[in-house]
Amino acid sequence: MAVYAIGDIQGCYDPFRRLLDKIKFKPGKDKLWIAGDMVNRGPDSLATLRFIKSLGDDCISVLGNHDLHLLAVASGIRPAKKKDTLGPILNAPDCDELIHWLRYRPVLHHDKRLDITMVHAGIPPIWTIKQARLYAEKLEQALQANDYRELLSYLFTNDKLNTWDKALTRRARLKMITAYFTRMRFCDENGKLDLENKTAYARKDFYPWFQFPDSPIYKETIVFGHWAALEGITGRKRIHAIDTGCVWGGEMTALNLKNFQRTSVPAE
Ligand SMILES: [Mn+2]
Repeated sequence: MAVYAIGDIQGCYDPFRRLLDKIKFKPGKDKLWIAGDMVNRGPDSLATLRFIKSLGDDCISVLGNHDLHLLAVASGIRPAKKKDTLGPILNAPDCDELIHWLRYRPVLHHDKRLDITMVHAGIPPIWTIKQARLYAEKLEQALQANDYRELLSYLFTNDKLNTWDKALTRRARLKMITAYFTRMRFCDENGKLDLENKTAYARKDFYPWFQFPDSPIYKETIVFGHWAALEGITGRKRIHAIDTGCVWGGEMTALNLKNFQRTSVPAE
């Protein structure tokens, strides 16, 4: 049995299937991990979502910022954006089923046996892995609760909240947890986020979340997507960036989670 992790598919269904062919992925035998942002911007989010859902227990996927955006648009909380390519999902006969399935995806996956953790964007260096898992659980419970629409609309309000503080209200904590797991690139030593910067270069006092001198989470093996500008490089042996920018014309990459070898296919 092989286990592979694939990063941001973003509706790039054709490269996704070519990559699965190239690694000779066998459902029923192998396992697939998907690091979130399954949909949006790419040409075929509907086929991508249907296919991932059809893999059932052979595939574990975590939620990314685009997946949460889809949940919010489908719930009538957010308008679609100009660059969105979510229309075919929203108009599909199985839309409700797909959205319900998506809402029950985790935001963090930890495999005890492999001792590997997967999130979409990252884990802030101010946390331990134990805290990260607990906070992920809190967010998952809230997204799966009956009043999830209220939470979603709060998650997408514009405010200046950008720093973790245990004294925050419950929903403000959930908003920061969401930002860390699904949107983070740079933060400062107190966990304050710089969410504007999408390049690979930090502004003053900010660093990539995996590049501080030390953090308890750097002892963990972590797989994440979200940050195509890194081109797969973090400088840390245990922290694996797997978004290689397929939707922007780059490549889609599968990371073998037993030997950490990479296999890629070009977007075209
Ligand atoms: Mn993302």
